[in-house]
Amino acid sequence: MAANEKRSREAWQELDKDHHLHPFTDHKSLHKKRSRIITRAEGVYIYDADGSKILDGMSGLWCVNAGYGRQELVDAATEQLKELPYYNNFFQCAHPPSIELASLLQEISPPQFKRVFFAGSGSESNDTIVRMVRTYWDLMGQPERHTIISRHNAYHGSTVAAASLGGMKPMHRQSGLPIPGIVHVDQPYWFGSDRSLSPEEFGLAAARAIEDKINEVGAGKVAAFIGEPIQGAGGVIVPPDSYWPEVQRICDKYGILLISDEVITGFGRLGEWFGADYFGTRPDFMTFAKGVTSGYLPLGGVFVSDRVADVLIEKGGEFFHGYTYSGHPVACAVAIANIRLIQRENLVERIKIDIGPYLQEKWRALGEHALVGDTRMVGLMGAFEIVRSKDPIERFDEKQGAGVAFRDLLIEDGVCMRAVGDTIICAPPFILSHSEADELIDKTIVTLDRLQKTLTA
Ligand code: PXG
Repeated sequence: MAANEKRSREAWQELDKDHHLHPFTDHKSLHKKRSRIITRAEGVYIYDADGSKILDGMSGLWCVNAGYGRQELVDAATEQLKELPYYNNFFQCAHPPSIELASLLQEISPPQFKRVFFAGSGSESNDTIVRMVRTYWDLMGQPERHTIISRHNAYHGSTVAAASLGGMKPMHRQSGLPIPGIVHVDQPYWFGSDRSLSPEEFGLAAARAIEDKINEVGAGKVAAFIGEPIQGAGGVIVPPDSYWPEVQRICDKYGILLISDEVITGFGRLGEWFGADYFGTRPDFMTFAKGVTSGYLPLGGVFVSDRVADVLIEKGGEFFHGYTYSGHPVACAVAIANIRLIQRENLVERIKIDIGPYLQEKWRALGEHALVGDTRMVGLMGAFEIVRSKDPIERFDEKQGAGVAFRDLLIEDGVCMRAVGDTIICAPPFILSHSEADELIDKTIVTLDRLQKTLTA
């Protein structure tokens, strides 16, 4: 059967249940209610097999930044498929799309980056970083410097090394992670704290937990610190302004490499090309994936600073690492077309001065709803938290599943967002118009009212 074979929704659901294991899914509960089958998409809307039109408030999975149905991305892929559908970058070969993309990435990235290493996903890219960081310190004659510090509730991917870097306890529990040499400190989550400190004081304290960890492990043993500029899958945790400058100061003080995982924040989501630009950090590595191709094809990679790349090149010999699809030509061709599109349509600037502030103001106003305890949004990356009472703040019992209930009602009302516990997260495509932003907010309010009725019924 062809991939786009037309069947009934029920037939697809049946085949899906019988043959398909899904990512991050409790299959027993899925099989009771069956999957939602998404069949097509256009602009900021996805359509399911019943023909329902749903505003995609998550850009797929934080990636379809340029929106759906962009013909030039389709054309770039088609032309490259005809010209050279595959070749590798191993064994002293390269091809124009990987070379052109590497040099284009240098133009839009901070000045310390001249070089990239390609992978197929964000997870693979973070695995690459673990290996590169440790190789760097070996080459620097400090092989004892192998420990990487990360944060609880971080998400850095799902492979063994990337999930170890992540701080998701259920993932660790399921497979004996983390691997040795990866340790975690608390995330800078002010709203989730007892709020006895001001956000600024809290941000400093959260950063200094890294310094405490460095001293606990031993400064000479710490290789790197990794963080998402704003934690995404963990619930859009926007750190207080004091946090990142202090993290940078600590990394500088101990000579520790700073890794900015830009898989979500890269390519404009915060109204700057990268989260490091937004927060003013000077990372030694940046991880990218998702938005580099607006999700049209899988591609990931690592920006490697001159500090590291020069050592790898000058002293390293062969770096025994790479993937069949490192720099896949079709994915690279789409990435080039996607970056050009973002540049030509000024989408990053648009987030900074137009649609970002427009949506942020309305998002903040959601805080007036009786169920909304906190709202936060930077660029087009936001969250609000559903609470039982606001003064004092009391949360719903976890078992009540208020967040998931909201998500399910919202999709009935025609908008897709994600629930992380009772935190609702939103990251719409960059092309969101003002009227689509109004629709997103209006439907959110309707759904909050519906949720309130069900919770108090
Ligand atoms: N780093 C970050 C910051 C991510 O958000 C990855 C790495 C891994 O990328 P790949 O391409 O290997 O998936 C991610 C991925 C969610 C969700 O539910 C988020 C991601 C992936 C799957 C689900 O929010 N982010």
